[in-house]
Amino acid sequence: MRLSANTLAGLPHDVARPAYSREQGFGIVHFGIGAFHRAHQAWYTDHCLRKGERDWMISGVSLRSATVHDRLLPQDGLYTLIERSNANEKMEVIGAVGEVLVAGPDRQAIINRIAAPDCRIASFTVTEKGYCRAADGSLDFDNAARGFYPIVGEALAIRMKQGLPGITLLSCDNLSGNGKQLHRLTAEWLASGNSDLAQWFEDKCTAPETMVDRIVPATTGNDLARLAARLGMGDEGAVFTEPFSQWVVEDGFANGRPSWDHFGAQLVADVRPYETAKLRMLNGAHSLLAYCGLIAGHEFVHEAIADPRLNRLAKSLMAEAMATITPGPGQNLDRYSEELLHRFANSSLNHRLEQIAMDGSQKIPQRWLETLAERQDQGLASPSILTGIACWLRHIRGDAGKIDDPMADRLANAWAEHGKSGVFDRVFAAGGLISSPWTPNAESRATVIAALDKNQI
Ligand code: CS2
Repeated sequence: MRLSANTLAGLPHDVARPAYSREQGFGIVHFGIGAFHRAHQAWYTDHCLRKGERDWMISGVSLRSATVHDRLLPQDGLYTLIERSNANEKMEVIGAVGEVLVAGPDRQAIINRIAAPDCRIASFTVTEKGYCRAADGSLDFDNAARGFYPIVGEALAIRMKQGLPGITLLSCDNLSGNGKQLHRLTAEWLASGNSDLAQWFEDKCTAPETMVDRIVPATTGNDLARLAARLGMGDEGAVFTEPFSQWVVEDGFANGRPSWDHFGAQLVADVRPYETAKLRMLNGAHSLLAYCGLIAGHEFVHEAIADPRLNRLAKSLMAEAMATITPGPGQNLDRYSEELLHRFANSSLNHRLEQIAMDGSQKIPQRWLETLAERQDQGLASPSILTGIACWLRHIRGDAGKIDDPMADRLANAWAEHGKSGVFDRVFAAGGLISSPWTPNAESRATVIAALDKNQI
């Protein structure tokens, strides 16, 4: 037996489930319907629907693979969300995802969904590389032509032509100034084809900033097998996460939004301090644990944070980052760093370091390099981040296995062509391979190069 609308009633009694009618309008089209969205924004939206809000069903879009579509189609879009802490497990079935479309075969259907009067928000968790930015931050048009931009552009053109209201584009990815970046890149795309449309977009659509936070490890076959025994039925779409969840959103929606704030989302005027703390402290420490932890032979985040040497490093990286952040209202950075250490120690999540190590070229600018640049300007050294950079360079040399990064080949060539003394400059110097706000001084450069020789962390 498999989870679906017909089998919902057969679930164990302690599994919460949607009781609302799911025959209602698609108010949201979401690009990147992976585990993170299903454990985060879909949860908030599901709770709004449970309370009786209507017409906020989510049409999920996969840009590349049909896996999520194939898993959720036989389940009518239903899936279980399992919150795991060291102490217990809580389960609920989420009903907010009404369909999953795949960008190739369903291209026109996706355009029609966004162009329909029901649609009010197009949201995105397409990962850092999904925004298709060139090294100077501008839109890489060749790449963008294969991403979400043409689909969104065609749909917005229809809305303009039909006199429909604008919509909100909502980036839920770990970029600094994610709303501003999405707005600027979309505007670049539209302006290259149709200046009227670019102006309409400017006038009628918005792209608020968001900070999203929930740790969602990739689901494993083992997780699914254990869950099936517990549910008495299979669920190929299940996602496993931690109890913690945070969503800070700039209140600037073009055409309405669900009352996510009734379920814990914080609507604020300025997302920046929350976003900066999250990127530089949580994600910054995550990347450090990933590159240094893999080299030290660990597999999971909870193992790395239990290693005293890495624990000290993560704490001092957070302290380095904290010194660059002016807290927002109600934000306590000391408490935040304590909470993060506690969350990283959750051993029931089995969060693989390899998952975090992916796509480092796209992640480390906002996680480490902005902190480094600001501290260097103030005359401060950042030894923990520099240790992280050395471990990342060793990682891309292949010290801890295969590299999963859109720039993997270019990074490997940088090692092959320039060796230990030249790879640092090839990657980080002005005009180097990655998009960097940091111009390394001689001392930092020497520290990293010296650390490349070490066998230990
Ligand atoms: C992680 C994030 O994979 C990664 O790079 O650092 O996905 C992290 O788990 C989330 O941002 C937590 O909100």
